[in-house]
Formats: sequence, C-alpha cells, structure tokens
Amino acid sequence: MHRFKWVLIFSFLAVCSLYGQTEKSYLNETKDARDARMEWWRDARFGMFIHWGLYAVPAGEYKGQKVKGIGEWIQASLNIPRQEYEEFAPQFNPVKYDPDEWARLASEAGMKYLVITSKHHDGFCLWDSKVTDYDVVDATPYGKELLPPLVDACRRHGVRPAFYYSILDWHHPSQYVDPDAKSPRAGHARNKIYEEKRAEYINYMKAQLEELVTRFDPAVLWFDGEWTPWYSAEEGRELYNYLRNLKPDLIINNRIGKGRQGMSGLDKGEGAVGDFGTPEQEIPATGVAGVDWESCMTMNDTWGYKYFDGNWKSTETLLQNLIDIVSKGGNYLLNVGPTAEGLIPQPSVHRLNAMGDWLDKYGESIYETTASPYERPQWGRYTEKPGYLYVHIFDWPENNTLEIPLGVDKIQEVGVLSDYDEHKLYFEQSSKGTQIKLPPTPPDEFSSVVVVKYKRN
Ligand code: H79
Repeated sequence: MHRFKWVLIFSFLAVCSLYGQTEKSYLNETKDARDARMEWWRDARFGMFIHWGLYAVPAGEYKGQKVKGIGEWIQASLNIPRQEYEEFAPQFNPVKYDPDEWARLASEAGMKYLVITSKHHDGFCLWDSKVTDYDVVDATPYGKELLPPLVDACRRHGVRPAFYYSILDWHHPSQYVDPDAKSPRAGHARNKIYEEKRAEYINYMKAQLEELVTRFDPAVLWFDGEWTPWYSAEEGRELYNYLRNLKPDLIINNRIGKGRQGMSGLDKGEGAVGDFGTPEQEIPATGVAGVDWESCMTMNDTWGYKYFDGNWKSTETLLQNLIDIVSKGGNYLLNVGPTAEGLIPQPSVHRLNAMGDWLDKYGESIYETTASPYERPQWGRYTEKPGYLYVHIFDWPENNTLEIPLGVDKIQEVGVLSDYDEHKLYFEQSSKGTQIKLPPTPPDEFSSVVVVKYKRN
C-alpha cells in the first residue's frame, strides 16, 4: 500500500513537470516554418494603421495650449496629470463610429490588413478589458466595445484585423513619470516602474494580451513603447514565447523586444526578437536581404487626431512611397487618426480612395511582388514577380525612352500595364540592356507602370 502511494506521488510529479515544459520555445524557428507563417504578410504589402483613443478628445489642444508634436503624446508633451487626463474619458462618445465603413475603406484602398491601437501609451483600452476599468465600456458614455465590431467588419471585407499594444503605460499604477530624468528626448526616458509592481504589470499585460488573442484571433500584434528603460530583453523574449504559445501563427513586430536601434529597427541588436522591423516615418535607403520590415507612416504629421494639422501628403507622394517601399521588399502601414466622434478625416478618405483606384488598375505590380535586384533608377522603381519585371515610372522621360538593365534576348514582350493587350511597346538592344519606346504621355496621372515579360533561367 505504501509503495502504491509513492507511485502515485511520483507520477503526479512527472505529470507536473511535463506540464511545466509544454510551453514551447518559438525563438529558433526553422526557415520553412517562418516562411509559411509570414507568407500572407509578405504578399499583402499594404495595411492600415489606426490611432484612436482618448487623445482624440483634446485633438491636439489642451487649456489653450497646442501640442507641437504628435497628438497621441499630448499627456506627456503638455504634462497633463493622470487624473486630469482621465477626464477625457467621460467626453469620449464616438456615436458616429461605423466600423463597417472603416473596414470597407481599408479594403477599397487595397489594404490587406488593419492595425488598430487596442491600448496606446495613455493606457486607455478600446475593448472591455477584464483587468481594468480604464476602457471604453467602463469609463465612457459610449459604453460599448469598439474592437469586436471592427474585427467582424474586417473579416467581412477580407481585411486581416491586428492590434497595436503599448508596453509603456502612463496610466497603470506600476509606472510613474520621473521628473528628474534628463534626456534630449525627455519623454522617452521619464517613464519609470516601481520595482515592487513590475511582476503585477507584466501579468496585467499578459492578461490583456490573452484577452485580445483568444477573443479576437488577431493576425498581428504590433508592440510599441518597448524603449521605456525599465523593460528588458529577457521580458521581451518571454512575452514573445508566451504569445506564440497562445497562437502559434501569430506575427509579432520587433518592438516586443529590445533589439531596435533608434526608430528604424532593421538592425538586429542585442535582445532582438520579433518577426519584422518597424522603420517609423522613414523609408530605408535599401531593404536588407532576409529581413522582413514594414514602414509605418502618417498622412499628415500626427498619428492621433489633431484638429489643426492640415499638412497632408499628396496622393502622388503616398503612392510613390508605397511603390518605393515595395521595390525594397517592405510593407507600407499607412495611418489614419479618427476623431473622438468616430470619423476618419475626409482628406484621409479622399487619398485612400485614390490609392484604391490606382491599385485596382496596377495591383499586380504591387501584391505578391518582391524587391528587385536591379539598381534603383532615378526616374522610378522596379518590382518583380517570377517572369515579370514591373517598371514604375515616377518621372516620364522627355525623350519617351527608358533604359532597363535586362538583356533584350531575355525579353518576350513589353507593355503598358492595365492596357497590356492594346499597348505593346517597341524595345531594342541598348548599351545598358534594353531601350523601351514609351507612349508620348504618361498613361497615369500619379505613377505609370510598364510590364516586362521575360524568360527565366
Ligand atoms: O504610435 C506612434 C507614436 O506615438 C509612437 N510610435 C508610433 C507608431 C512613438 N513613440 N515614440 N515616438 C513615436 C517618438 C517619440 C518622439 C518624442 Fe516627443 C520626441 C517623444 C518625446 C520627444 C514628439 C515630441 C512627442 C513628444 C514630443
């Protein structure tokens, strides 16, 4: 009988230790597994970023002071005390929110995924988090969740839903602003954690992220605020593994870890973890072979809505940014900042519609293409697919001829994209490869595309 008892105890312990080990490590994935997981993301090329939260209430101005920088930073930039900032919650009532319209807008713009701020640095949550009352359901007159109807609408419109989540949190009691911290970028260095509350906050993040992953099955988690000095590389790796264990095919940006240098994040420093680099408000000069990356950029000069920011980039610039990024092997995550009422500003809608019209015609030169090995020409960019070279012409040459570095012997035919059958173009041998004779005027007002069909070897 005694012996039987020991057998029971031992088997119990064995089962326990097995359970302890069921957390799998995802830090050394095979190339094949990674390629399979990243496939849809690499093909997608174009996504929508949405910065929406309490900062849309002041919309860039508080007590007569206009914030100079980005609108979602107003709490830090204007030193608004936590209790005062909380007072924006009772004023947040987005009665004009139409998630179906947002998802349709993204889809019709040609965007394949959508990343919305579930929680920005201010700590306010757009879903009904069980571990805080600082969310849209518990703290605002609106009283309904914002994320679930958007996730559903995205799925209806063929757009993959994804969430931004800030590690740094200006509201959680574990963190405080250190008034003594001096740094050229004070906002960066001032966030501190009470060490005795660190474990509590890490558990808080894990609980929130588990809610997001299990309830909404997001395609991507997009972290930010990892630069706060108290967060460690070790915590980054641990969180990455925790999330991949919850959802093995999840894609997670590099800001979950400490490997990012500056805003660019294509370099892999000590402590790097995550699936893609995140250059912010910049397009790298070149891509990096074997590194997935996504440039996130604004259409004006703010992420969160600022009522007085009218510095909109032109549709032409936005389209050429997309082409430039894709020609270097990256994705473009283009931001909109809705108002506190729940409206996406009209200048953004207008530009997105125009981009969608362009992609309707020329999408085959963008989606599922890869970076081109050819040197970037001054007048435009190249993208490619097996057997096809897409020649994007930003500046139409005055002599209506184009030199491309592909031998004439390899080329099967050349044509203007979207009118391919009707407009075959004449081409001949040149010193640099092949000379293409273009029509006298550019076929597209923003950016024209010539497709070169060639023999592969
Ligand atoms: O979510 C968006 C930004 O809020 C966030 N990342 C994107 C995607 C971001 N975090 N940090 N930064 C952007 C850069 C911060 C720049 C700063 Fe400043 C310079 C912080 C303090 C000095 C700009 C100027 C914001 C406040 C003053």
